[in-house]
Amino acid sequence: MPGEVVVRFRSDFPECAHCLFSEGRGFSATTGTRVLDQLALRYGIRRIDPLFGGLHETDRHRRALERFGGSAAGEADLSAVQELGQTYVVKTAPGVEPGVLAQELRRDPNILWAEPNYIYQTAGNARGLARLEDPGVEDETLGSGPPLTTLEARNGNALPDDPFLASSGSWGQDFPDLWGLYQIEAPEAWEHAQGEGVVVAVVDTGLDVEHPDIAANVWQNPGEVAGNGIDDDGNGFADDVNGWDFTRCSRLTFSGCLDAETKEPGPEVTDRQGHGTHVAGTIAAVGGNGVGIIGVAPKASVMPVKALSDTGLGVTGEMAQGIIYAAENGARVINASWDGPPSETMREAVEYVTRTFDAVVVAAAGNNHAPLARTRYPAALPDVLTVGATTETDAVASFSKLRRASRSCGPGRE
Ligand SMILES: [Ca+2]
Ligand SMILES: [Ca+2]
Ligand SMILES: [Ca+2]
Repeated sequence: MPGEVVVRFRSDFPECAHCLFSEGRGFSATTGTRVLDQLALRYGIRRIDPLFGGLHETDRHRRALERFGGSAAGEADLSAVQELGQTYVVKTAPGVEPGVLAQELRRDPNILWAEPNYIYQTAGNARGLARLEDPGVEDETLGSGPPLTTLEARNGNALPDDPFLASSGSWGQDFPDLWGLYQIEAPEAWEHAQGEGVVVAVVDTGLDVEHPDIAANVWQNPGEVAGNGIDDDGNGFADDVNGWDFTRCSRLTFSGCLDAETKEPGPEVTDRQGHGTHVAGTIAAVGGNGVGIIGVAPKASVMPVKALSDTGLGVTGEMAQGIIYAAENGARVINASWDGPPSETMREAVEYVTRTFDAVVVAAAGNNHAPLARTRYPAALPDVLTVGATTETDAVASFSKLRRASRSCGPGRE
């Protein structure tokens, strides 16, 4: 995000940095150097805001850890909670190059790291852009190989009555519409489990929560009362009955927000872009309701966490907030069908939820053709389950950057 840098102070930094700044007390008495005060003047630093609630909100994180943390939560987890309070977003005067300021901030020994508040994008965006630029881009592996598996469940049991599970060719293709489900033998797996009791967070562009094929599977926050303006369950978010919208810009581009005014985060998670709803349906569309499609886990709950704007682009800091919200409110699986440049903010959020909450972060391996794809986050992070895409003939789809780090492949073509 232009004009924004994310800064992580050392764990033992004794003061709340945004308090020092907003109260005009200056940093030098605490840091022992004048670096930060000089930079604040030179780069016109306007605000310093805690990214995850600051030191005074660590109780909130601690309560979440008690409720949803790994069974062996210990000292290391408590210190991870404490460290969340040391991450801040620094907002500068217009025209300041975030990379330059980040480099300067790292001169202060109290700062562990500093980086631009990077912009991430939905996994489909780059491919879509490539297609726009070159309509000839095709998946070279298509159109050959054996026909797909039969439409009948192999054990002879009846299939759910969702119409797209039985249809073929709806988009002009010569194979079943939901071929991917047959390819991974989902009908056989449904005999054993359908995702009952599992909360899957979809950190994305939001969700059409009233869509008839997802509504029954949308996560409900059991302790929250809608629309009373009160944070009834004390998780730090008022009226978050279905999830939370962390975005501060409705129409984000790589050069900034198109809107004149930024918006406030809030409980309304409506998807105006479509990507999040598409992903949520693939994961947990309601099965056996005679409507539409069926998800891979048709009885899982989907927690919509909106952290990407209506353009499919999102800001790293807000996406990190979304990942942490998901784990702290009970999501065991966190879906990340998006990517961006390597980021300490992203790394810390993913490490926090995977190590402290035992959550599984599932990331797209990256669908773009750029050589940089192998270093994209969160896919390249060690604790992440990275999923590449295959075609209906089990070949690796050309749009998916399958790498050594990929540990899984799932059917994926449009
Ligand atoms: Ca709440
Ligand atoms: Ca409420
Ligand atoms: Ca359905």
